[in-house]
Amino acid sequence: MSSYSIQSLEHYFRVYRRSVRKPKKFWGRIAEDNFTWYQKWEKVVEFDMQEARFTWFKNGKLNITKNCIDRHLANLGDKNAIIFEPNNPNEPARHYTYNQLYSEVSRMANVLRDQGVKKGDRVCIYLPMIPELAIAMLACARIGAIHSVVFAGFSAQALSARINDCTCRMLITADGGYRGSKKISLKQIADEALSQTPSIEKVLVVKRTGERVSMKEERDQWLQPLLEQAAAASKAEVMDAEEPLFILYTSGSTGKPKGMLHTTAGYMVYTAYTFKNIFNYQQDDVYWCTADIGWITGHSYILYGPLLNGATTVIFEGIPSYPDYSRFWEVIQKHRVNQFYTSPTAIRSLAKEKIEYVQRFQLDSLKVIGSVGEPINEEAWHWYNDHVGNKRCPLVDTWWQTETGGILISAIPFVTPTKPTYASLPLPGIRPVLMDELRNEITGNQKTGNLCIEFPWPAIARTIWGDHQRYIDTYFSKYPGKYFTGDGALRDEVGYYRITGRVDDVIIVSGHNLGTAPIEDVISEHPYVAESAIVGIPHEIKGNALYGFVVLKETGLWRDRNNLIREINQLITDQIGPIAKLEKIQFVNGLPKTRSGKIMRRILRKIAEGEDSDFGDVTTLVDPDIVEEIRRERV
Ligand code: 7RM
Repeated sequence: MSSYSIQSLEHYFRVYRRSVRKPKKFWGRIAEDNFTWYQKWEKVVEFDMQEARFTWFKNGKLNITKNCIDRHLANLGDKNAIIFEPNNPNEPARHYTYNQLYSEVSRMANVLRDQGVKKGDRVCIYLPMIPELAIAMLACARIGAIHSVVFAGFSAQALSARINDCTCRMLITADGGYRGSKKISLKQIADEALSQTPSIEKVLVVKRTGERVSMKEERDQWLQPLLEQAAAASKAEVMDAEEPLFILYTSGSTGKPKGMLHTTAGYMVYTAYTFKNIFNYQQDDVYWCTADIGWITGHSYILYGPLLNGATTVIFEGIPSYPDYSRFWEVIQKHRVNQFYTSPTAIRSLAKEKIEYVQRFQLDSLKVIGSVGEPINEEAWHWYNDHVGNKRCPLVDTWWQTETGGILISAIPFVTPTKPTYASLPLPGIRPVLMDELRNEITGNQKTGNLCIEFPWPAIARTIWGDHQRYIDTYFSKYPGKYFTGDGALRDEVGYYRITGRVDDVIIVSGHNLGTAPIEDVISEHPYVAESAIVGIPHEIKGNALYGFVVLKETGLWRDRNNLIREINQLITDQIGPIAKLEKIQFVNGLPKTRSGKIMRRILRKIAEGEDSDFGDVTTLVDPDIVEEIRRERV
């Protein structure tokens, strides 16, 4: 039986053992059997974990868009590659077959070439969730240009910093974008950024909202007229396996954003393989991931992974709450979605609302549901499993990072039995280990530690653009010879992994290590609580004490504040122990979250510690105003 599609638990264990014993043979087989190459590689992998050097499929030649598009044309040319579902439910959906996608990507590739973009040039893409975003990325890959997608919710300052860090020659943007009831004037924001980006020579502008924009002569052009004149066929650039595919910025806990660099062949092989197995994609399925393409989840599991498998992938422009809280469920019903992949934050925000929003829709097309981005707490897991998956769809909790390129730990549906809040088992080729602070490996089960990966996998990031030393220092120095993820994990009695959260979120209270995530889980069990975040504050005796920011389901529930505080602490005492009780509880209207749903704990920490300013860059928050509100009402 082939190792490409895993069929049973027994098959998984067999494939896993083989992948670990003979990784070269394992990945070589997958690369050879499932992709088209101009020239075969000479060696599957060469690496140095100290110096963080990785070469996968050495001297192999290929183009990823040949694999995403061209090779499907013979059999799947009329199949939908992309279904675009607009923000406004009354605007018709747009469908792109693989044949049409080939033409659109070719036109765009020809425009880019005409505008002087060459192999190795960086092209910044600052677009809303519209098909042109996917087409622009693929067009870059077609001609060997390196795309650097910047999420369209980022500010002018964040955009210019990212453009300058990797000196992009071109910016592709839009007049504006829709997000729920709001319109975002993207070109106007881009103009502000462009006043500080000397490397940008050309700006191509997609018309989406039709709003008035200013166009700078020589530099700015509308994209559509150029596309109309361009030829609908194109030659794909021959790329070396290790030539860059894209840069994607991820914010570190300190300092400027890190431009994670991913290369061509390893990324292709790994995202294709993991997509196929983790979503159990079958040829007629419709797959939908609600992330924004501006994040790694969108790169790997809206665009590349699905197209590499000839899948139909939904691109959704909107948000879960517009025009009302049933939007996700309505889209699933409308397009008969088979695999649905979203974040715990989205689930928690929808679980707060009336159950009728979900129950009004037919979700029987669903076969697999997935979660990504943060630990999924017990309550959210059950709500998602019961009301969306109807207790019949496996729920895959997928753990990975921008740096890992693809999912490393996840259940495989219909293969791995799921367990609430556990990402479960490593995928083939992935060797997780738990380490303690003294650099010893923690062996045995029912243990927690810092999660590291012992052996490289094809999609591991190759460097931080322009700063390889920072790449080594951040990921390969703390545990020499291993990749350090920055996350903590628990390994249960059968070897399942539960990601407990960033290890920098661990707080030591009276000498006890307390992860914030499990305490937050317990708090969420209180019927009034929507979500919470815990940080440490200095304490004279205990070293640290816990300060909890708690969001209630309805603000009216605040009134009985003291009683609520008692009940929350009683829950914690009952389930974790009195040591984990909260010293202070502040009820808030919301938490400071980034667009990808991550709580910015550094801000909460500062507020809890009594600081009044210096909250750092808050431009990446969904709602920057919440910071001041929380600060004012500090307890
Ligand atoms: C895919 C993505 C990476 C960080 C990672 C974790 C957290 C992601 C899970 C998760 C628990 C999960 N990339 N994380 N997935 N924690 N369970 N299933 O989110 O670069 O933006 O973030 O996200 O802390 O280190 S990312």
